[in-house]
Amino acid sequence: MINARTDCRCCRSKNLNEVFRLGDQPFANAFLRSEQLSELELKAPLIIMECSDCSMAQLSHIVDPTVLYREYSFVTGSSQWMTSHFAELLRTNIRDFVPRGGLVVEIGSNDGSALLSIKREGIRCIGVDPATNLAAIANDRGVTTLCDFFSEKLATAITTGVGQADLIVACNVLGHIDDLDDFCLGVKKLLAANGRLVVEVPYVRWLVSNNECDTIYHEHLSYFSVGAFVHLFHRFGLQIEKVESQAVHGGTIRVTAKHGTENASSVQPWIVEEKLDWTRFRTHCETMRLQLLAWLIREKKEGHVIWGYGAPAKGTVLLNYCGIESDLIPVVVDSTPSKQGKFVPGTHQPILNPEEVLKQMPSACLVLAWNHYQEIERKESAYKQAGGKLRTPFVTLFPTPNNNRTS
Ligand code: DWN
Repeated sequence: MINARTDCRCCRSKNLNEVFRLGDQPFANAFLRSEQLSELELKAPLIIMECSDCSMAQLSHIVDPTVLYREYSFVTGSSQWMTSHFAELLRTNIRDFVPRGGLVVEIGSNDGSALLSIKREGIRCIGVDPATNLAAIANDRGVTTLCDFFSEKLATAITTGVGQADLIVACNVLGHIDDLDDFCLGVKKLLAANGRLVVEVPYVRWLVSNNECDTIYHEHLSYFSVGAFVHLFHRFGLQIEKVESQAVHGGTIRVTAKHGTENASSVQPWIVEEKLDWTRFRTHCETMRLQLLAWLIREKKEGHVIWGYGAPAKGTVLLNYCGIESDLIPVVVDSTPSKQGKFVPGTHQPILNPEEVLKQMPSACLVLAWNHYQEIERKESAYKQAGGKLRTPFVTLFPTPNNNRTS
């Protein structure tokens, strides 16, 4: 179920060096039912290795994807902001690259929220997602979704069945795929001659400069730099047409590629800036861990009750990395119905409906889903007016340079 990977999945180099470790952690989206609390929880090492040849950062150990994804807790539709973000991506790229009656394929289409936003525009669209629970939701919503992992084999089947795609989209997916060779071979098969591949991934440069250690978990096998994309795509005859910075999920990059071998001149400046200071990152994360614990202990001594707001994958990582159990944060709330009534992996906080915040009025909520701060702050305006406080795990308590998080 858990295997070590000893070569770089982008450039195949063996020159990998350990740069950060979070210890053995439970799987971030493996929320527990009450009857599972007394059972042994699966844990696996979270260790980041950096490739000396292409600056790719990747986990040392890989968890069997069928364990992580066949039943998946994260639902794109849980955030209006993210749904509109992906809808904008699809609309602009359809305008530019998809003729009337063209085909759009979204890899990692989740509950179909993004594709649903363009379905009305007479564009043929197909979703691909391995999660049986999410594919069922998407198909019920009228988004044709193939319940499987994307592969060269599946790409061949789609091409044979309905033709090549004018646009292939993969948002927050590439980081989850171990065999990127097979992914690229599938894209080469499926992508039309003048089609575009648009991928969006968390950007390792912002992860390191903003100390986003809670975004490191077993689903995220890779932490991409632009340099890593150049090495990977070059091996498969894909050229990068543009790279755009996006302010979602702690800072991502949107990479647009097509068949060819000549990257745009705008790519090189990105690579020049990718000198990652993992030593500073390690020091900052350890300091923030200790400061967050000290703050929670201080608040508890003053009789204040702190809840967690949002049960994102990153929240599981933060609570387990810092050893924050129910004595310091007794409750976590989350708007995802399938997470309510369950418990956080590892630290076992019960997950309640966010309506309980205004009802029970904890002194403050630590916003574990800090990438949705503005949306959450709007929803909880009554709680704040009643004296409740919202805090993000690091920036409010521990302002750090280059931090693009809200306070
Ligand atoms: O790569 C991934 C990222 C993109 O999404 C996936 N592997 C898993 C997932 O990571 P995550 O769980 O950290 O994603 P989010 O979007 O940060 O999760 C937000 C959580 O917060 C959801 O469970 C929903 C919840 N939420 C809430 O309770 N109230 C969200 C909003 C906006 C809210 O108002």
